[in-house]
Amino acid sequence: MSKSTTFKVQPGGVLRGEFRVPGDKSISHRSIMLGSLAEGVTHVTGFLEAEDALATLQAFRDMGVNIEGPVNGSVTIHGVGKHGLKAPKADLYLGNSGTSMRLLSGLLAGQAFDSVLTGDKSLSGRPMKRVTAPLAEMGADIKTTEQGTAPLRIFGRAGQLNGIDYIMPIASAQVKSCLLLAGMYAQGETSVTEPAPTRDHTERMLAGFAYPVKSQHSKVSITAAGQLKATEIDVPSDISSAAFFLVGASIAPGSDLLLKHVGINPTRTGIIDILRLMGANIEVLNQREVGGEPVADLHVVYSPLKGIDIPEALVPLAIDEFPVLFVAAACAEGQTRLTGAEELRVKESDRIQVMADGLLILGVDAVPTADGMVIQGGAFGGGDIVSHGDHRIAMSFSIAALRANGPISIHDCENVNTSFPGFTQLAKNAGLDIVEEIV
Ligand code: SPQ
Repeated sequence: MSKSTTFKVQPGGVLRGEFRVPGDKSISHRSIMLGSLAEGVTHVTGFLEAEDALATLQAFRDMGVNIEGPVNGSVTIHGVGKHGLKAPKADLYLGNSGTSMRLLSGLLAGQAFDSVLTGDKSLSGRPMKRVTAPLAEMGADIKTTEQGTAPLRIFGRAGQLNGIDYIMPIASAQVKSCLLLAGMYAQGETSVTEPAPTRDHTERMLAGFAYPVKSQHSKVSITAAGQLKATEIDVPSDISSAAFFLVGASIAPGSDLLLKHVGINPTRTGIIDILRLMGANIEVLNQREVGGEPVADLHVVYSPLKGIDIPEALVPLAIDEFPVLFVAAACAEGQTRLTGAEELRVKESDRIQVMADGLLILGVDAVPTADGMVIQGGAFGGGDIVSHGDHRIAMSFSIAALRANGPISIHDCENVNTSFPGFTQLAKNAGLDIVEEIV
């Protein structure tokens, strides 16, 4: 029997102190991918030692790349060059990680060998047609299940991919990045136009590895004419992990936190903008640039929140933060309305339904809609919540306990380790009364 983790959180508490949350998950994945394809040795610091990023790391080891570490966030990658990957001896298992699967599908489509990508139950239910359809237009040969899901059987088409000019129907950094990686192996130019700005870590990191990539307004283009030169990467703290503490300190009276060295790439800062619109007190201090990514210390102090209509333009810029933003909305005065966020239904869980179900258990007036949620703020109680194996749901309901009138137990929390190892200890040190029970 596999073990199950429950978080038991007592109501109330104040968050205080200063600390660093773990490294950015999106940047950690990309550091392994591009470092492996580079000429020379790439050193990474601040790497996220969590299951998702480690799944990517293992996949590249399985394709013959010598990777040392991680030791305290330091990784050394002995790059094999753009054409140096070797056929894996077995299927590449990517656990819970959508980013690994979608980006690798593009990268592997143009290799000289075949490969199979598999994942856990959640990942095996997530839509992959969004990548396999445009890749097929480029000439890729990838088989999915009838439902368009993993396992992905990729028949390498080295030298046979062609560039396309793709207008993305959804705002997805994973689709964009997948096609850019495929474009590094395609004849002619591959361009991707996005309907709204999405995280641009792939483009920034390609530039950091001296690989030519052209960005014009909402269009990014790449060709096969380039080589990656090894570099140094300092991964900032993940703003998606900092988000739990930004909300926690905003809703718990008396709180005062300094979150250090957080990535504030403008394609990721929707959480700060939305919380500020709700009345949060967040200061962005000591702004600097580290390896092509903007970084700052975030100072957050308790402030009463009010409900808002969340501007749709901010949705892709805060896409992973809505579970915890729903908790902020439950603590705000008045009504908060989210629209234009149907993508939340196809994440690690259906984040609209699972959050609404949990909030209702606590007694919050939350009404899920096709593309968002309407939440009436007010007092709420405790209860038993199922996270459905979704790390962000588990951490969001832990934070909700700061304002609940009774204890909250959250079941099925093992996957917090996919993005935020050490969450309970860090939260406890900051002032949340949380214990982890493994049975
Ligand atoms: O990797 P995974 O499981 O897809 O991770 C999530 C998350 O909440 O951690 C999504 F569920 O983040 C995605 C994010 O939602 C990471 C990501 C990336 O690194 O490129 C992009 C976003 O996904 P998408 O589908 O909008 O491209």
